Amino acid sequence: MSPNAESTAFRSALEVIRAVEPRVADAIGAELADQRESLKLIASENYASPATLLTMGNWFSDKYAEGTVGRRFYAGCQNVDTVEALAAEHARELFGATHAYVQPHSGIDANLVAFWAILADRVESPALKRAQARHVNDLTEADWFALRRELGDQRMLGMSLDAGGHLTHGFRPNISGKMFDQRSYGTDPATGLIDYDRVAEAAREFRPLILVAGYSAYPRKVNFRIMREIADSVGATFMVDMAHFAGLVAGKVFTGDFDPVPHAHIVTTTTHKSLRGPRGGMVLCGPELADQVDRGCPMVLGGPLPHVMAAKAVALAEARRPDFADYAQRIVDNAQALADGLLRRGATLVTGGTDNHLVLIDVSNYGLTGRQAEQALLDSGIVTNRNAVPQDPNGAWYTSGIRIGTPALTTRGLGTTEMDATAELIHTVLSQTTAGTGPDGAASKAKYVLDPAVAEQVGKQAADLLTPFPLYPTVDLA
Ligand code: DSN
Repeated sequence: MSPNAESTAFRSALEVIRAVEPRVADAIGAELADQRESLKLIASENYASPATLLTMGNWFSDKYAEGTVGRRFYAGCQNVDTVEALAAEHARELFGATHAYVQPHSGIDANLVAFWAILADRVESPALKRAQARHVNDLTEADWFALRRELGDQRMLGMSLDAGGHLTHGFRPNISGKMFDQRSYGTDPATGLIDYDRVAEAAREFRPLILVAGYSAYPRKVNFRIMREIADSVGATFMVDMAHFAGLVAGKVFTGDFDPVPHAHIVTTTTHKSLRGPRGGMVLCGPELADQVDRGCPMVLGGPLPHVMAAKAVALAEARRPDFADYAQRIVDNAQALADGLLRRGATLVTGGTDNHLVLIDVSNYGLTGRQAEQALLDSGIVTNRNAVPQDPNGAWYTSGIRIGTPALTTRGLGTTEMDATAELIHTVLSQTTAGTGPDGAASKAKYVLDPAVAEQVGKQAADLLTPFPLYPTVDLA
């Protein structure tokens, strides 16, 4: 590749876009500038490679490709077949899975595909067999009515939201909560850790069709072997949503009992978080669920996005390179350095530390809500997101936590020394911010007071921290 290839590619693309709608070209350039300047600690974000980004901007976007590789409902899908097959092959090899379905557009889509594959396998197929029908269209009105009720009357057991679970694991505001009767398991209030005996007890009492493991704000490993044993003991299908930590599985940081793929019946993920690919989702499973999973489109998905599947193939090829394992290990080393740095300075962390890519700070000890802390950090050039902590008294909007993660800064090249410096900046902001009051003088959960000079000084230090680690160093738009 010529030394200027990436700069030339992005500059040319912007020139073409600018000729049609200059405001969009400007916004794209501004987004790169913003990302370059901010200390990004959002645990679910990353920076995809130039190759992955460029793969998404082409004529694959124009093609409809409903169906699966070699079995499409549209003509002319031979090139889409090539990229979808490649993405699936890379996914299977990378994760050691028998089957990979790379069409989901996002994590929620991947989860919906998985839920409906399980429902089809466990509820619909037996009902068809009982009615001696081959297809739902062959059922009588009465049998169809009964099947619809049965499909809507299934149970799911997943991790509670405030313990770090995800909205798409059966919570009421999400479609999954309207589909399933859901119960959740939390964490031990003393340790903040999953108590597997309690999960087993909940499973015995509730007898779910689906046991879900996976999280977006739990800073520890999950023992998937034990979770599978629990699922088996009650006849549940075991599903793992590894969206947050797929990069750690791909990079072989999570192995053995902590690798979900050998233990779960079905695994879902996004491709853009620690896996560092394009925005999208994916489902992995064994042969038993493969046919049902492949019905994801049009069951719950709109037409596949071939340009994104092509980008998944590129990113998954990158993740199969040996340096990705090194990257994954550095994500965890950095998270642990960040956690240690915060603990040494007196911060309170949920579970007392981390063994994955994220850290959850309980900011109530600083006298702040998550919302106040999030905004004060943002004023100081540090981008995070507020998050509930277990048994959070401030609810899901204001919260009492700040979630921080290291995949993005690790991609930029920051290491453990910079993580300690980052801990110092975070602690400085949080310890110098005070809760504000509302117009009536009452304590506010949103207002806060931070000396602008402190915010400016921390912002400058954050920028200095980033200077030796330019984002996309091979891309010069000037
Ligand atoms: N929005 C993602 C996160 O931030 O964790 C999960 O869906």
